[in-house]
Amino acid sequence: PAAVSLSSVVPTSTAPGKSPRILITGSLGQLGSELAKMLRAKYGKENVVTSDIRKPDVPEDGPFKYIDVLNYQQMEALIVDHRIDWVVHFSALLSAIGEQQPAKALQVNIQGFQNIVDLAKVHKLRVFCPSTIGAFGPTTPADNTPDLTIMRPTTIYGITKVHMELMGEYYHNRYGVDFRSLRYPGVISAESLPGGGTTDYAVDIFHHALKTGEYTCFLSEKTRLPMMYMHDCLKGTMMMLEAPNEQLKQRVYNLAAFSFTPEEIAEQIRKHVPLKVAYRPDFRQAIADSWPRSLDDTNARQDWQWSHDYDLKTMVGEMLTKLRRHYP
Ligand code: AKB
Repeated sequence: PAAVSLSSVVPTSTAPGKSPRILITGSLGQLGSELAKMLRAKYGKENVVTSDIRKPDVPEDGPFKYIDVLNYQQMEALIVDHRIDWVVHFSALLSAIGEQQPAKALQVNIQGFQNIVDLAKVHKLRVFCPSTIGAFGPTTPADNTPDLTIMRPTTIYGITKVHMELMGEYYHNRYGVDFRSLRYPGVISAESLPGGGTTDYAVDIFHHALKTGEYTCFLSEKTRLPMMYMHDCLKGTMMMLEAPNEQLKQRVYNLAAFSFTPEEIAEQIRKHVPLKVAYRPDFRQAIADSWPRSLDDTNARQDWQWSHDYDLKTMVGEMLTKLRRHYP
């Protein structure tokens, strides 16, 4: 069949004016727990089903289901039973853990997404799945990296994310699946912890600053990476998730806010609390060195009016205010 044009996607099953019913996979991770709160506040608790393969630490504020994204039948039953319209697919192994468990990363990131995109085709779902700066590689232009450029990642995580982008675009062009993706930078949050990523140091450093005043960083002091505060990540995700299809000129966009090095964030934290940092780069240094230093997200800003609110200074101030409660 001929490819359909970008604007003629098959309409998702949500009737106009009716709240979409949303499933979040991997919802107990860094992003899922916070996005669930936001979606539930907007669309109603019962309309957002969260899911993961472990037990929530605290009671969920709406329906929660055990769901393994590798189990197609289980996923399909949930989508049908709960009349799901949109899926936010967060289940994935990140860059550092992916290098330690490549077979598992391949399985979860590739087969897990394949199940989702196949279910999206059958049940006419909108599907949002994040991509990452990790989808780029050492041959990508590292400064102001545009949306369309060389993508030859050298991590298993990056390879699975490029595959995800291409497969999502293929299902969109061939079957009209309403696939959407954003390339996230490192995300910094106070409420939830990241896990298994290369940018995780930028969250760890706050906890150590408040707990002991000392931090040993696994990246070198001059490693510059694109980063973003959780508030902006949620804002961009909501905008992309809800954007009318006509506004989307492409299915995958870079999303950027600011970039910094470990040395620069430490210096900013020191304006509030004392902090000694030692640098002991490990295997994650090679991963970071293969990624862009800054992203160009002009297209997201033009096509659907994306803008970020936080810079390094305001992010650090707010992180410390929020985390101080945990370290009296
Ligand atoms: C990671 O470090 O693996 C993630 C990412 C940038 O995708 N935070």
